[in-house]
Amino acid sequence: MPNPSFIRAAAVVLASLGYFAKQCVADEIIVRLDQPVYVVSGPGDVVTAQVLIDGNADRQGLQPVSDGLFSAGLKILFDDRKATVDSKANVIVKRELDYFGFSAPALVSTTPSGEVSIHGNISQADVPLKLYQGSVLGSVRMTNRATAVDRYPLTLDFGRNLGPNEDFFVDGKGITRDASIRFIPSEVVVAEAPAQGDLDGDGTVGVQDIELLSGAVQTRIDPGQYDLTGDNQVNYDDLQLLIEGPEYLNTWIGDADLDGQFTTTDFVTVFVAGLYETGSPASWNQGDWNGDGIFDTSDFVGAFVSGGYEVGPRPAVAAVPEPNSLIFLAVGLLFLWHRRSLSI
Ligand SMILES: [Ca+2]
Ligand SMILES: [Ca+2]
Ligand SMILES: [Ca+2]
Ligand SMILES: [Ca+2]
Repeated sequence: MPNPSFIRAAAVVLASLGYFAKQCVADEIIVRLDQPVYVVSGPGDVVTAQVLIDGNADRQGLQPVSDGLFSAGLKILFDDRKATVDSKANVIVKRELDYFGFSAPALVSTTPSGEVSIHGNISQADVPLKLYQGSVLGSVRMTNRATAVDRYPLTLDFGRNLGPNEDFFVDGKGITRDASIRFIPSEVVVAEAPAQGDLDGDGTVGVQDIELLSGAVQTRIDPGQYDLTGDNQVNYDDLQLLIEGPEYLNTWIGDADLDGQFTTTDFVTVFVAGLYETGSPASWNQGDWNGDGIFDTSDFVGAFVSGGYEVGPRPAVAAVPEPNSLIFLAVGLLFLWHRRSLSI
């Protein structure tokens, strides 16, 4: 007969092991909105939030859920005095997931106010099943009601409970992944006169805004507020505009410390961070100057094209392009070579 205190101790150990196993979910799945912050200026302004799923937060960009997705069930919660989603027409479920059970469309609810829920699965009519491998679950168009200055969260959670044993996120193998889901909230910032390029609404355009934009470039889902060039795409062009534009940071690609000049200090800054060619995630001041999330030789290309190395601050107004000093050098060498060949 084992000692009862031993059994108690063993039970505690087993329970804590179970607890830690739950805590250390190896394959965490992130569910979040496309922007950490939505900046608006007052009542009537629209926030269009795409709902995203990322099957591997350790890798750059958005990764599909391993084994694909069979179903998803979530809701967005907000203060109904500060925002509204007037009708179901403002909720779009990704076409591939726009089914509920065996029929279409997905289950969408905009009641009670302050809550939008989506519950959808792939079409079960397809043989074999076409599992969802994408990153966008749907989108919600909300109207801000709050006046400046204000801020309020948009939180995410599992969808409305439809019954016992209900699973929300089920993968292509029919396994519930609910225990692996981590919801990340976003925020709406209502600013009096939001500055262009102030993507986090903190009142200044700075390195955090560059990080937000770089993060958005990597997702490849083009969040609206980050499209500074207005071409409906969020890519390097938008980052370049944020860095170089006179109405934005008005500096050079390569100005890692954002002091307005691209000098050896910036090289020291990024090389001290020690991420060159490591493949590890790097930020602007760690050498990622093209927004792909890592620091490698390609970051020097943009800096070279930007042409700001050791030339001082960028002029406030776009000057007439002058021939690059390297062109002068090339012309000079050609001249010398020509002279030498003539003198032989
Ligand atoms: Ca900012
Ligand atoms: Ca753009
Ligand atoms: Ca600098
Ligand atoms: Ca890079």
